[in-house]
Parts: sequence; structure tokens; C-alpha cells
Amino acid sequence: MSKPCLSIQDISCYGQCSTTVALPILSALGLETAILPTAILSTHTGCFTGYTFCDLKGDIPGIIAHWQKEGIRFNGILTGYLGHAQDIDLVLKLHHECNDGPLFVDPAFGDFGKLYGGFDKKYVKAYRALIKEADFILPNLTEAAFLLDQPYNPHPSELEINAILGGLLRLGAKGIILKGIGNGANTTGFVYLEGNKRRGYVHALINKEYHGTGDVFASTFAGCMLRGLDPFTIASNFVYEAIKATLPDKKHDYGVKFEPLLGDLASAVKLKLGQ
Ligand code: PXL
Repeated sequence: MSKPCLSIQDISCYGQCSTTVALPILSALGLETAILPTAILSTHTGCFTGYTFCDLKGDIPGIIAHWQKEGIRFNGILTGYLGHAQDIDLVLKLHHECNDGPLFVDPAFGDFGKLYGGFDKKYVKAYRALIKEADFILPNLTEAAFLLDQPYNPHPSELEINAILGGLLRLGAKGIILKGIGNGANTTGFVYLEGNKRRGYVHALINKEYHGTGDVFASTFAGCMLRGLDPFTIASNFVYEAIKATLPDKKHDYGVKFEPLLGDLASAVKLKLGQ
């Protein structure tokens, strides 16, 4: 029985984020996928109002029990937006009992100094258990600030970045990809820390915010890692190109147009395999 990569996050039926982003990206990278939807929303919560929210947490224990009965296992787990603090224990159960690969955790609970609608400090507190178990965490500066229970600073100095990384290490994080860090006013990027490896990745800042870019980044990162491709360069270039491809459509700001670029991911895999 083959072992798919399991994506655990909500289904936002409309809005180019979470599951509808993760599946095409992982598939373009040639990975078999499985999903565990934590909730179904009519849209994401970012720039829509009046969305529906169907909490699926009651179904998850039965799904896990059935998978275990069937002997289903995974070669990696990617988590994004979870609807509920209880989902965290269920993710950990799946990781401990059914996963033979890395656990990638994109906290996906806030941005621009604020928690997304529906999340509170209790959720953040519970989330620390997941940070401790993850092989890779991909927080932005907002999520890092909440995890460390400290004020949000959108432009931290080098010293402050080191303090954030140190704080996340103390929470038990292993590989940290801290997003939203540039090198001067006109760039953005991320810092990666694992053991004594520390690298910064920057690219030109495009001055327009889109929802779902974190999800595109996390899926590409996890998929490339599982395929043995360079996840750092490929994931940051992919997000950058997707934003660039979206800019001409002024009415499209709820997500990014990554779909025309999926062929590039498939080509990267082919090149790696020498086909
Ligand atoms: O893109 C992250 C995300 C995922 N899922 C839902 C969201 C958001 C961000 O707003 O609302 C439901």
C-alpha cells in the first residue's frame, strides 16, 4: 500500500487557500495525497463576511479509527488552518500512530498582528504542543509573536529576529522557517534555522497583500522536501511568481493565481529525476 502525504486543514470551498491549494501543488510535485478536512467553510475568513462554517471535529476520530483498521499510513503530514483546539490532539495522534515521515506545521492562525476570526489565546496556547512535535514550523511574524506571547513587531532587528528564533527553539521547534523577513525596505523573505544551520532568503517585495500565499508557500515547501528538491528556493520563487501573475487582475485579491505555474513544479521534479 503506498503512503500518501496527508494534508490536514479546512476546506474553504471558494478562495484559493488551504486544501484547494495544497492538493494541486502536492500533486504537481508527483505526490499522492490524502486529506483530513477540519472544517468546511463557504469561503476563507480573510476578505469575505457571512461565510458558513461546518466544524468537522466530531467526524475526525471515526476517520482516524477507520484508517488505522485499514492499516493506512502516511509519508508526511502537512497541517494548516485547524478549526479548533481539539484538532491539535488529533493531529498529534495521527503523527504518532500513522505517520512515517516529517510533520510540517504552518500555524495559519493570524497575520498583520491579529488572530484570524474564531481563534483566541487559548487556541494559541494549545498550539504550542504541535510546535514541539513538528519537524518544520512555518510561522509568520504574527504567529511567532502569539506563540511567544510577546508584542508583534513587523520590522524586527537582527537581534530581535534571533530572540524570536531562540524563543521558538525553547518551545521545542526543530526546523524553523520564520516568514516575513526582508533585508531592507524593498525585500521580503524568510529565515531558516535548524541546528546550527541558519540561512536567509530574500526577494523583491511586491507591495500588494494576497490571502493564501502562506498556504502556497507551505504546500510547495513540504512537497519539495518530500521529493528531495530544494524547498527554500523553489517555494519562495513559486510564491513570488504567483503574486506577479495575479497583479494584472486588479479584481483578484482573495488568493493568488498559482495554477498556470504548476507545470514548473512538475518540470522541477522531472529534471531532478533526469527524465
Ligand atoms: O490562508 C489561510 C486560511 C485558511 N483557511 C481559512 C482562512 C485562512 C485565512 O484567512 O480563513 C478558513
